[in-house]
Amino acid sequence: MTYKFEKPILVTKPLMPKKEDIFKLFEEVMDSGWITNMGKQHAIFEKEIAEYLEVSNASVFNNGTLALIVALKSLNLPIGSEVITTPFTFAATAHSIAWNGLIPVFADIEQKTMTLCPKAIEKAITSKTSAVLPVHVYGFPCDVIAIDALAKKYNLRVVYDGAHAFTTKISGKSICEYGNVTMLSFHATKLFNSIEGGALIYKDTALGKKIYELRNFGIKKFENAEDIKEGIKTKDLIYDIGINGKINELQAAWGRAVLGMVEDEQISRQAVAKIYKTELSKIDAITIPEMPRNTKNSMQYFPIIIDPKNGISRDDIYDFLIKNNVHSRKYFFPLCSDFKCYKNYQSANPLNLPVAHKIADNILCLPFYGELSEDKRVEKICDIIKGLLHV
Ligand code: T4K
Repeated sequence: MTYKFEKPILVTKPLMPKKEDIFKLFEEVMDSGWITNMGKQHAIFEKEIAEYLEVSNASVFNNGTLALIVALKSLNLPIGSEVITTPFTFAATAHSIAWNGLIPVFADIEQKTMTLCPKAIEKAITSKTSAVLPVHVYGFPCDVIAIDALAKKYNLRVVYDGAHAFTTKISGKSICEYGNVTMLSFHATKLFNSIEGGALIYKDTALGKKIYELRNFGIKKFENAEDIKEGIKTKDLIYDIGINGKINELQAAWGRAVLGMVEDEQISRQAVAKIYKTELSKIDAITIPEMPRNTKNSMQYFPIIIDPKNGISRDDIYDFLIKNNVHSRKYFFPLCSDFKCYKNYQSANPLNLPVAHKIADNILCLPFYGELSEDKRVEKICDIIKGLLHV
């Protein structure tokens, strides 16, 4: 017996701040007369993010994609050089490389973590390689130790796409502390949101100054009165090709109000994950990817992998769930390497990416947000899946 939901169950539901909290902050912004360009909310938000994640430095942005574009730009990679990345990700990852005039080179992923395989990275390195852009997909940490070692051996820069890795830790340390710089996304569909938004996390303060300037059209950041005098004299105010990556004061305030809700949401999501695991893990055709032991899960997605051996595919389950008003998502199908803009690249050849293809063809992200544990909704979603699989 399966169950059809009356109202659609979507893959996620954004955390909304309490109205009284957000109205108070909005009032403060409006009364101040300062609504963007690195105002008070922006400064506090940036500080609160760094403290919350226990990282060295954070620079906040108006979205994760622009943050990633700026991260790559900040490293001065030679135009036309190659950046090795995963095809199993959202379009923004490969696009950020291409927008910088760099060439994305796709390498295969690991079966277990679905992240870039260090052996595949090493195989893809050429004299033109300047950087690696791995993705902590679904918050699963990449093999940061092996990637660090490769970066040292071949003198490569490492930019992590941590769009899904807000609060992911390995052995108690933030995943964002690895590599040269890590991008986080604060989009509405993420665990933590500032409606749209993102951040770059880095240790090097000189890099931080560059990031600050690139985020603000390349306008020089004057550190003292002497700098200002010199800048005005030489008219050297714009020193690089920057962009507008600034988050406005209302969104920074929204992010601040949501930040305090993340921990409770993660606890509720743990309860949802537990029910999914209890209900689905014994089904032969379903694999639930497990985080490595020493990892703190970010709780952003709940992916399952469906083995089509019984004649029922991922697409069959996806369609059947929709019929019952449950909207799961096929993140990340198709692979970036199959997009029209990249599919003719040599590295996009499916023979180069067997694991990524296998995972992309069989993955399904189930609805995942705290409220789902109410009214036995998770159990009902599982019943729909079990009904189709006759288990
Ligand atoms: N790198 C990676 C690995 C990423 O996954 C992403 C973004 C980025 C980089 C770039 O970061 P940002 O520039 O976005 O900060 C969504 C998101 O737009 C995107 O942020 C995310 N990854 C990607 C995986 O998913 P869509 O096209 O699937 O979104 P959409 O509009 O279909 O929304 C998904 C579901 O979320 C809806 O079915 C319902 C729910 N939803 C969505 C919105 C916007 C709501 O309930 N309320 C809402 O306001 O791309």
